[in-house]
Amino acid sequence: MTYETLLLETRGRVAIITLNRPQALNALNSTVLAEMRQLLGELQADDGIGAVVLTGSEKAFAAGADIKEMQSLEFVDAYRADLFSGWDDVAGFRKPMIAAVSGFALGGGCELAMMCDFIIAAKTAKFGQPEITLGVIPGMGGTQRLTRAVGKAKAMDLCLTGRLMDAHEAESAGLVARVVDQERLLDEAVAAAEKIASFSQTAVGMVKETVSRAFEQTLSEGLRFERRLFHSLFATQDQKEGMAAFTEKRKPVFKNR
Ligand code: CO8
Repeated sequence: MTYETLLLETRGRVAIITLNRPQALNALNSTVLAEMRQLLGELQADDGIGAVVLTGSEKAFAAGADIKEMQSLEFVDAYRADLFSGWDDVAGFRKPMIAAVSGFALGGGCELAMMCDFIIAAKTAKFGQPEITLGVIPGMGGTQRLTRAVGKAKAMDLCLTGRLMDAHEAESAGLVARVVDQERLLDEAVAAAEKIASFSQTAVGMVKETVSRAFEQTLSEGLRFERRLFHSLFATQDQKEGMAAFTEKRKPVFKNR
């Protein structure tokens, strides 16, 4: 299947999705959303894929929601369509997804990167929630995910002033997991995704599920949920294999069972 706004490449068990609207700095319009939902649905069902890398161009990961597409909307249109709620499906993708960010990740672009499980940024990356400069506020998680990632002070600063944050600041604030040279960005993200895809996919899925829970509930409930999932892994063959391999000083062979 070919897409108008996305490119898909697979390397082994890793799928690389590239946002591809260069004329609009990868602004996220309704076609991007529809195609992302379709493609992630297919990747979810594909047992040959263990992890996904989402990237953009050197200049822009994505410069936001498509301003020209939403410009003429009225409140009633936005409310009745529950505008942007479809992006919840992207956040709900169950396999690990790494954002490889170069250039601008602004507004919805920053929010899309934050929907991924972690962000690897090129030194050139710039993050921000400039919606305030357009007379609106973040609409797809910016006020919530950014605040959880970087804390109230910096989230308020970014959302209220609309200023941009460079890769170094984003890493020290906790938004970004690693910063690498621009030329190394995709290779570094794919290597991380390959590593993840080589582990037991049951355990990988549970890490994603339980770390994500930390954003949704109290510490005591989160700890309890984590412990129960941990217990359940002792029902898998991969746990037997992983621990036997450690004891026998050899590499484990995981079968995802
Ligand atoms: N929407 C539509 N078109 C865009 C967008 C956008 N967000 N960003 C850039 N473009 C277009 C420009 O209009 C221009 O098109 P044209 O050549 O036809 O005029 C082309 O991309 C290139 O852009 P520039 O000429 O502006 O490039 P510069 O290098 O001069 O500037 C900037 C780059 C600084 C990134 C600048 O383009 C900019 O400020 N863009 C808008 C950033 C912004 O405000 N983003 C927030 C948008 S609102 C939002 O995201 C709400 C989130 C709600 C949830 C969304 C979930 C998906």
